[in-house]
Amino acid sequence: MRTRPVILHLDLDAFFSAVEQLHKPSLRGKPVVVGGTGRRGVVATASYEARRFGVGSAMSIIEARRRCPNAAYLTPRFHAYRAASRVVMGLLAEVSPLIEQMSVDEAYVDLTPTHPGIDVPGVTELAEEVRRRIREATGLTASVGVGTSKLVAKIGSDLNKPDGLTVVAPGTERQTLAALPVRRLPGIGPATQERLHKFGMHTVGEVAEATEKEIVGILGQAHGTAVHQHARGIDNRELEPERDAKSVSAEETFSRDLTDRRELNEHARRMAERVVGRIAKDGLCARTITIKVRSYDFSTITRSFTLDQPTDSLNKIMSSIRHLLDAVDVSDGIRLLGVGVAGLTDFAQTDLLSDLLAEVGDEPDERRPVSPPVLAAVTGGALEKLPPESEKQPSTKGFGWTAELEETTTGEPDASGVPEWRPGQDVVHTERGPGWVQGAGLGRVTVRFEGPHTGPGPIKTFRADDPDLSLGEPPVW
Ligand code: TTP
Ligand code: MG
Repeated sequence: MRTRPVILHLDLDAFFSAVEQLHKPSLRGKPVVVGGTGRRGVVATASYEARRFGVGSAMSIIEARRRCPNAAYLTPRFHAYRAASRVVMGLLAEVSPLIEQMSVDEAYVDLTPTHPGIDVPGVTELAEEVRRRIREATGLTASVGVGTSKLVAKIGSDLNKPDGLTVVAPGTERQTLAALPVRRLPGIGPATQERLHKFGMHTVGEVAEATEKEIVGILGQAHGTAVHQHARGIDNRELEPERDAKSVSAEETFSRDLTDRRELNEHARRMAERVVGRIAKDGLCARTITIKVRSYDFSTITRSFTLDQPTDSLNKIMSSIRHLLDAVDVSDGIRLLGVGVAGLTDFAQTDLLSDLLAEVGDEPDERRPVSPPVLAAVTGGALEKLPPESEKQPSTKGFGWTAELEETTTGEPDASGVPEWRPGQDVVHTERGPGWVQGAGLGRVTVRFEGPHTGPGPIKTFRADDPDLSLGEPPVW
């Protein structure tokens, strides 16, 4: 157990939407929702202004639009997020060479190599300095937690979000965690939480007060021991700087051997959700799906399946997993199940909207033609209305999501070769310069001409095939 507060965990605030607000001044202080990708038609993240309406990560876009119809709905621009991420990670690397990057906006730093004897006042100053440098270099706010372990640092960075710092002084770990719900500990998902609730344990403090034997009795040896230690603020995990980013996996050891396929499928689904969440965060798709099955007698097999096309669809990944799992004999009992994805590549842009459509009940595997009207539905009303010529278009069903969807899924593919503009995209106009797509549809595209260093800019509507308009680059940091 470390005695100095040398572990720092940093997580950027509302990361994707914060980048959008920096690049698009007219959206600052407004509700912004980034999504429509990753887990099919779901919110990747919402700005804090949109969260006040109850919009959050992993919610369906349809539900988000119901709760916050006036938000700007934008498709992700992963290249812009990665560029911001590189700047932030570079600043962290100046503090210590020992870094474990967990995702595009999250990393641990171990200060042992550079500040082995640091104390609470010292690390408070250092963490504030790091947050200040990040804000100056990128305009982004970061929340930071500091403590003697990864566990405490990670929980700490969430305690004063957004734009907050929590330093957990050595010796106060257990009391800092005590009042938190058990769910906040690593490795506690809905099933484990449920089991602990059954035994009357709702807070981390209640788990800490139980004996290790009691917790092992409830959760099994390996899991129970770890959870009990974590509840007491004990966590000796080292940083893993060379994380294998080429695959992502999750596994669970069960407290009793499972033979029920339905139960196994449920566990598999929850693990798949975690895995897909992880790759979605980095804008990655996977081609190879793997399961790992350990039987009652510890014999272990792995089986994998390679898809024609990389995907980040939970449905597609889950159907491969079920397929693989169906071929495994489970009758004698399974003690461990793991699911993983590999063959990771950058998100295939062309999949974006077919994925959105698949989410709303179409055949998941079917590639749907995408015509511009769908795109209009993605941008909300926080932005000024489209100019009058667009409003004059016949639209008996309105501009609602469902209406547009029906129109598209029953329509013919758009073979006209007209570019498919997406809300949020960077564009450049030969005379007016750089801007972004605010809305598109019905053969038109509305562009707002502004950038990180301008004030809120004017909008102008063009024909979708206007030769003066082309895809642009994200602004540089
Ligand atoms: P988070 O750090 O979980 O969320 P956040 O930065 O948006 O908000 P917070 O202030 O609470 O930290 O994830 C970082 C980015 O990863 C997020 O901006 C969008 C992306 N992401 C997804 O694409 N899908 C998801 O399910 C989650 C949770 C995040
Ligand atoms: Mg974050």
